[in-house]
Amino acid sequence: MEFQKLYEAILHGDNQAAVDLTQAALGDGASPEDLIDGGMIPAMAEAGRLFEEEEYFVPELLLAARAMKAALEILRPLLTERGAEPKGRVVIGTVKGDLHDIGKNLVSSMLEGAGFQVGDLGADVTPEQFAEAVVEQKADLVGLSALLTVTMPSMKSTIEALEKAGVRDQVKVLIGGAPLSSAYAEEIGADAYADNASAAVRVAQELLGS
Ligand code: B1M
Repeated sequence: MEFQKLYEAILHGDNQAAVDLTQAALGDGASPEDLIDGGMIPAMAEAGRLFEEEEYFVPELLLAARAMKAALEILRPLLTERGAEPKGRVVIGTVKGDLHDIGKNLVSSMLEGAGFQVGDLGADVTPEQFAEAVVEQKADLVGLSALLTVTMPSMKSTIEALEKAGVRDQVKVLIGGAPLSSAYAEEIGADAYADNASAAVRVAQELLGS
């Protein structure tokens, strides 16, 4: 693989190496798209695969995501300048009343690494804030995260807020978080459930056909 060193730096969560190699490759004339498609996305895909195989655990996944994010920070201004088309626009957040954001951050980084444009609203996001962001950012997909059983109902309220704002038909709703399930997604009228960050990327790609 042409960008093997960058791939390995991200896969092994080596932040500094990922940044240095990205800068060096750009200096040598590589395009941001080459680096993303040839090194970064394959590395995060492999990290996700290792996580699903239980060879990687949350710390390794977080380190890989952090290294990928650091490298992506260097490329983002270049991508914006050239107006590269994102694979889809995503609005994501942890629902109202819930402050758990580690898993959501991981999903957010993985989606970004896979080429989606991600508007991360943070944690404790109200249904109305989600709906407003979907309208403003012309999102194709909204990602809702919850870790507390008591905050799960806010997902249904968020879907209702999307209906009220008249955008439910324009946006796919993906939910995730430890207490959730596909059955719950179906019950509240979400489009899909993903049980981990790499599954979230796969499901988002399926939902948007990207
Ligand atoms: Co809290 N907490 N916590 N907590 N906390 C849990 C969730 C709990 C299970 C612990 C326990 O009792 N065993 C429990 C919930 C019980 C329940 O409701 N059933 C709990 C509780 C009760 C609380 C408080 C109420 C405690 C208190 O104050 N009495 C309080 C609530 C605060 C609030 O939110 N309003 C609270 C507070 C906190 C901290 C602030 C201390 C801290 C959060 C820090 C932070 O996030 N910035 C915290 C933590 C760290 C945890 C545990 C220990 C770890 C959660 C975590 O980050 N996991 C958790 C116990 C546990 O899960 N073992 C616990 C790592 C993370 C990578 O995994 O978030 O599951 P996870 O995300 C995964 C998947 O779920 C999925 O992909 C991720 C990566 O694979 N995923 C998605 C997540 N979002 C997704 C979205 C998607 C798709 C997939 O699409 C959009």
